[in-house]
Amino acid sequence: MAETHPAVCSHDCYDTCSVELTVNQDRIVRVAGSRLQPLTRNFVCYKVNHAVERVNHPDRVLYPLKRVGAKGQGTFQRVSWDQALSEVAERLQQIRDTVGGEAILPYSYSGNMGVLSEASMDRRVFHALGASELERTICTGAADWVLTAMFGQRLGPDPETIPEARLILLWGTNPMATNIHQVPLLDQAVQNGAEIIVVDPLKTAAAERYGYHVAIRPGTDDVLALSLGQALIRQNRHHQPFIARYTRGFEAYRREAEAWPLERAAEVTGVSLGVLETLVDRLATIRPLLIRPGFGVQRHRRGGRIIWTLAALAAITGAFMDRGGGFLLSNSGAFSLSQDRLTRPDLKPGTVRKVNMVQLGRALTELTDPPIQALIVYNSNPAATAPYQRRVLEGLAREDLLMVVHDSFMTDTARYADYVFPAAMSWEISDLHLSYWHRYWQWNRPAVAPPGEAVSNPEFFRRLARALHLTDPALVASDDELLQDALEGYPPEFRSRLRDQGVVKAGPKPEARPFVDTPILTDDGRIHLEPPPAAKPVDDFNSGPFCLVSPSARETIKSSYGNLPRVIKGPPILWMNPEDMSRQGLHDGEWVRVYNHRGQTVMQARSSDLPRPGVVVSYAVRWLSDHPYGGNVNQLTPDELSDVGGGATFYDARVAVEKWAGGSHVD
Ligand SMILES: Nc1nc2c(c(=O)[nH]1)N[C@H]1C(S)=C(S)[C@@H](COP(=O)(O)OP(=O)(O)OC[C@H]3O[C@@H](n4cnc5c(=O)[nH]c(N)nc54)[C@H](O)[C@@H]3O)O[C@H]1N2
Ligand SMILES: Nc1nc2c(c(=O)[nH]1)N[C@H]1C(S)=C(S)[C@@H](COP(=O)(O)OP(=O)(O)OC[C@H]3O[C@@H](n4cnc5c(=O)[nH]c(N)nc54)[C@H](O)[C@@H]3O)O[C@H]1N2
Ligand SMILES: [Mo]
Repeated sequence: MAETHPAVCSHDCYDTCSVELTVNQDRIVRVAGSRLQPLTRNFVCYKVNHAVERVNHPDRVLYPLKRVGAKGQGTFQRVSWDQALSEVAERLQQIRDTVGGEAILPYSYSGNMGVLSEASMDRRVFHALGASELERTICTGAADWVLTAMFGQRLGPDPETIPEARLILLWGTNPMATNIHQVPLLDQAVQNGAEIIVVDPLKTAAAERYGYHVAIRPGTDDVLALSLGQALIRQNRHHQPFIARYTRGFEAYRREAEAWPLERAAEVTGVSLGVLETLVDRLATIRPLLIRPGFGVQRHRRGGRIIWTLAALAAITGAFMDRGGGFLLSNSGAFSLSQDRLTRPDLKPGTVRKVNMVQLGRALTELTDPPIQALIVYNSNPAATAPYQRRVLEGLAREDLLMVVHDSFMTDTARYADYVFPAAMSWEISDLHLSYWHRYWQWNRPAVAPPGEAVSNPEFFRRLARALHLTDPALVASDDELLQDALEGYPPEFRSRLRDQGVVKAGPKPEARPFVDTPILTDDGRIHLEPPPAAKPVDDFNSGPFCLVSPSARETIKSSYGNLPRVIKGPPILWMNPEDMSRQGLHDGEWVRVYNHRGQTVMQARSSDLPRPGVVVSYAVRWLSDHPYGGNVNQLTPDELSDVGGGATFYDARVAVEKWAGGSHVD
């Protein structure tokens, strides 16, 4: 008999949906959106429509596996949990005793965004081992740094107020792919009379839908935003009362902005003077004004500066004054958890070395004192998703590296492992889910049992701690105890309510205007408009005639879902503007070699007005095995860090493109 079961989607995505699963004989047979978390509105995105196929995939890793072939070849044999764990524990102990805990490196991100799955027992175990600490900056490093410096927290307006906005700037975000449940809210705003402007080097589906597209040159948004700010100030159309009452550092901002008259900005950004003037006029006259950047716009060497200028533009226009307006990048700060109680940094033996995840390849191939000798990967697939892939793969292939992967699939990363442990998927376990966009706490109960011998992340790390003979009571805590620690300070009724209802609204009241009706959490209670520290001069790490942008694909979430034949169809594609195609003598559908000094990959070129001239696009990311010659688009992306926050610079890549003859190997 089929039964329905409420659950939560655990992907690293703005929407954090509530879903309804249909379960028949301990098997999930259908997934649909629900209204428990109201923004989900009974529908799910393209990828989650394929989640049944993913959860029941015949390729799921069901048992612990030990490598028998060469590294990277992907040949494994089944072993028992006891054998795999005791062999891994013995190697880890030996590394710790001889070279020190810092020779061990965890690598994880948000494969499962549940509170316990993302960061709980894993952190405790690595702290207790004295392992190197991973700086998890690959996605939002620059933005997090700037939001904290300017506002003291990551808070935006409640997305449920979007329909009240009358001017919305979608700035470096493509909700049609990455935030589909924002689309009905935007549509509603349009019906209410709003104008939506899309600032993106690509004519994205959102640009097509909402009409007004500003096709900016990648990485020049700080110039655009400063020039608009400068023009508003010069025309005396800035919001002086807001600036005086709520901000600090206006003079410093003004000095920076003055360097960018519209004419000069037009040259740098590739946006015409006429369009710039229209933008100034709109910003000066239409309220409520919502500036809605995505994380896409900060994946550049000046990513921090870019986010700073966008937030400062919201401040000098006084966008925060109106309900429905403001600056919506992250709502992570609407939820508060006792992170330290949950992850227990006090278990660390002292200060430990930090390693930035963006530079995994460098860490594995260059670090000394001590070199990394063991890598433990979960919730992430860096062989496919980390930049400077050639170096990452070189590191993963090191014969002397002990590599352990906990995942549900034999990913590109897992193929390099010495031991692969089977991971349960989120609908097979319990967890608490928060969003970085909306403000609902959600509780997920298991709908089915994990297949084979798969276990959740906290359980995997509890088992590892036991095998390592680590005896601190913090390392045997149950999921319930972990959750209690995370929710320290909340009354027990909160937890029962969450479990009973599944969904509880958090954060300030929706009508509270962030930073006007809520406190500004900087030291002086003001929004800091001073510019972030200037980036240390970077060598020009880029060369090649084209800017390569590799944003989120609609069909996958990074590499996840990339192994479903019904989702991934056809070869990997490089989208090019027709002008560039003909200048390069290329024809639609031809194979091309895309390369720079970091690496190369082979794709099929397709002619399209998606990118502006000078920009080429390949959506992130395909499995390596999907590419005729191995590497995917991350062969070409830089591992350089953003100006502040140690963020990634994926979209700050330059490449050359040439017709590929095929046949022989590319060298
Ligand atoms: N379907 C799907 N959904 C996802 C994901 C996915 O992979 N697939 N990923 C999830 C994750 S991990 C994240 S972080 C979010 C990210 O979702 P978003 O915040 O939407 O960010 P991105 O997809 O990185 O990039 C968005 C847009 O930024 C544009 N862009 C790139 N460079 C620039 C620039 O210099 N200036 C401007 N103005 N625009 C620029 C790109 O062309 C792209 O259209 O989405 C989440 N949701
Ligand atoms: N070129 C390019 N590269 C990019 C980006 C880009 O825009 N362009 N975006 C970057 C961004 S924003 C991000 S966030 C990163 C994301 O990069 P990754 O963190 O590597 O994300 P995924 O590829 O989704 O891999 C997540 C893995 O976690 C596994 N997983 C899921 N749930 C669980 C669980 O409960 N337990 C365990 N143990 N494993 C689980 C999944 O099976 C999957 O293999 O990629 C970055 N890479
Ligand atoms: Mo991300």
